[in-house]
Amino acid sequence: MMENFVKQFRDKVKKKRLTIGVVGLGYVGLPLAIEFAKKGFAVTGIEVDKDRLASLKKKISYITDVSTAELRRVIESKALSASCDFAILRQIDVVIICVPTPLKKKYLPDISYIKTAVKFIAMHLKKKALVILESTTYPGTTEEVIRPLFEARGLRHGEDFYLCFSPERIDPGNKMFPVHKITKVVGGIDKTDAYLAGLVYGTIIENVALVSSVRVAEFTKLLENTFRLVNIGLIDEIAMMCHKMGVEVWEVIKAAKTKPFGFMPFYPGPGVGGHCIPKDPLYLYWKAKKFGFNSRFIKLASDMISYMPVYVVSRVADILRRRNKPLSKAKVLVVGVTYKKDIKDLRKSPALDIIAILQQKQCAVSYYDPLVPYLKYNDIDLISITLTPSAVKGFDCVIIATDHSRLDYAAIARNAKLVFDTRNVYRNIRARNIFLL
Ligand code: SAJ
Repeated sequence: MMENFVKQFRDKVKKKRLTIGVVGLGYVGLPLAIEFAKKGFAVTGIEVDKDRLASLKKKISYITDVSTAELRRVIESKALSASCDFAILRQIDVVIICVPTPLKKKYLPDISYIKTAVKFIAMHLKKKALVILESTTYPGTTEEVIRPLFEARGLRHGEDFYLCFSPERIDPGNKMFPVHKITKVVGGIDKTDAYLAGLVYGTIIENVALVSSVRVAEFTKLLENTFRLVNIGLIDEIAMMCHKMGVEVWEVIKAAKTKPFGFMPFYPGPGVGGHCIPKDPLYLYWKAKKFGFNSRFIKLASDMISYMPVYVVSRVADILRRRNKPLSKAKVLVVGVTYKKDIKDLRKSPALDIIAILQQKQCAVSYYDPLVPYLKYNDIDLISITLTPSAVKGFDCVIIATDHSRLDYAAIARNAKLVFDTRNVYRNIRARNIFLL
């Protein structure tokens, strides 16, 4: 029976007759849905956000990495369609879940989006459908939460559904690693599940790495991003140490990079933003605690990156104080407010914390970001200035918080009284009015 089903499944994959559903058409789900559609599969996107559905109806992309031309092609060819109705899953062979996994207050994991999606999927799931969770979550979620939600509706694993976890590895804006070039890790409740998912991903991704369980697959993603958080936290601490010891951290990193093995460069910054790095390790931290394990590295790194915006403001305050300009009487311009360069995304951007701290210290704060015309966030309500030489001259200090590629940093340095560079954009210009992190 099973062999027969697997054979039929493999045949449907080969003939591209497998129907694919992607639940959640965000920065992970939409590129993934398009990849399958481009390969000739019939893909249905399930999206509950009305604005996104309206944009899809107009065939206009709302995701930076997805061009409207590419989206238009797959929609017009009918390869990709979108709906908010989960009932459509009755005809779908493979359901891939790409919904958010944010943090709740007190940094607790919030898997409510996953649970809601799974409850709706379970109501309409086609018999023997394969369900794959891609949303980053703590080890154990698939087995302890998702599987019971299907079984609560009388669905039996291996009879009525198959279940896998495969971490998303989309890297927004990374042209070097498009979706099909990023190895896909896949873990199943059992080998058959993983094998089926491997067949599906193998149609769009060059390399698939099957692992022995869903927990290994869940943990893999968290190791990747915890590795990143801890190393960024370390280099932030090294940067503060170097400043104290009168050594330029950027030159030290550049020299350390000459080592062809055993070293991987990370760069200090004003903090760590984005939807992954500040958040994912805290999912692992929380779950490890349930096993009585206190991860000091994750806690320390998390505290370190949270401190960086405070550190940046303290450095700027010191520089201004030495020029008899207290922060409360200063005018400061923050250049670049997104969480990383050339990406129009403000999520947990440290620049927002820097602005908030400056405002709390009664400093007159403005900002400039070519990707962010206006900023409304908590108590911040600002409009990006126009970056002209006379405008720059009007500030006591300019903070480079995000190093967008297309800015004229030399012109900023020429016109600014002082520049505090948190991203080493002035690596080739050393001047008396430029200070580095
Ligand atoms: N950052 C530093 N120093 C560094 C690297 C990053 O301060 O050396 C800061 C960035 O400025 C940013 C934050 O950390 O504020 C996150 O940067 P990121 O490069 O890690 O970018 P993300 O958040 O887009 O992370 C994604 C992740 N991709 C997935 O989760 C699928 C991450 O796993 C990737 O490693 C990362 O992209 C990447 O390598 O670009």
